[in-house]
Amino acid sequence: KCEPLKRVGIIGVPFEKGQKKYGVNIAPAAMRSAGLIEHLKTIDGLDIKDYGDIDTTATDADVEVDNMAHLPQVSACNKNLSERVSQVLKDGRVAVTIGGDHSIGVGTVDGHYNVNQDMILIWVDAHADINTNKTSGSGSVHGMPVALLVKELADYWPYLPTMDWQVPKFSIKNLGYLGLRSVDNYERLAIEKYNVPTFAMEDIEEHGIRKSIHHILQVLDPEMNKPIHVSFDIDSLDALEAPSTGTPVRGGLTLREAISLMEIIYSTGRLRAIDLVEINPALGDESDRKRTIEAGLCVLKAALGFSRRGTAPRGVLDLPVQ
Ligand code: 4U7
Ligand code: MN
Ligand code: MN
Ligand code: MN
Repeated sequence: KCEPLKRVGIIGVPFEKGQKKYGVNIAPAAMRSAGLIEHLKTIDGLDIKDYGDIDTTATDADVEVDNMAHLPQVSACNKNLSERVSQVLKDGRVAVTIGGDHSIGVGTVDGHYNVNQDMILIWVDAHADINTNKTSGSGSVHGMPVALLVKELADYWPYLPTMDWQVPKFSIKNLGYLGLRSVDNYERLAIEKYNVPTFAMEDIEEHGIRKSIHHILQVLDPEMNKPIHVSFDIDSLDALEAPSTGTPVRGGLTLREAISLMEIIYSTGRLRAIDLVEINPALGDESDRKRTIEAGLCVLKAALGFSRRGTAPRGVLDLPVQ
């Protein structure tokens, strides 16, 4: 059993072009001003380095791919992000990426894979995000990142101009899903065709969150020694827990389930990258916004070792005397 890494690197990705609503790009700033770094600093022994925000200012090149909006911008942002994630990991830190919409999962997973070829990926989401431009009903890339990443689906894409930097190398055999409850027909076909270990909400209902994550980890990594990447879409949480998000779905995870999930993953000592995406502070009212950001902070803290039981002061054996 390995000891959790106590060094983390924070990356902000103010990117919104993978979907259509305004505001998901302001999440990194909103999380920072809600005290992201200060909150994480309360975790015992954690060494935090802020790598700042990714440059997301690329303009749309003259490229049109059918039913795939803003591909050049998505591509440019993810290329920068992939390099940054690799750098953070090479610095010996857990890569904590704050999106941005979920199209940025392409960059985080690509960057992680380039450093750890044996990584496994846990996609925590209401949605499966495994549409191609042929199967997508929206044309929004935040519903496509998994399909772009996995090598088994490479032949289902047309040539994608500007994406030459990203060769799909990650195998779908190393992917698991948690929290699903809004899955498109062809997405379900892909999950069944490749037998992706999936705990949709009804499965979590049946087995509980602890057995669900333990089962996925057992299937993906029976030897229990592979680096773990968690891509956490805030809409995996119930819409009551996290209302400020672009594609909310009722009937999702409670915050307690998400915290429990993250505590278990932390306790493996193998968490190397976590994405927190799809928080949109521009949606809903002030209380929605606050609730959603707070939920995001709780999820990150649990993933990075915060204990709900509390932590006694280190090296101290007794209460202070008068
Ligand atoms: B998210 C959807 F059709 N499947 O492809 C699509 F329902 O990153 C939703 O998980 C995608 O929030 C949601 O547009 C993307 C739709
Ligand atoms: Mn998603
Ligand atoms: Mn989602
Ligand atoms: Mn969403």
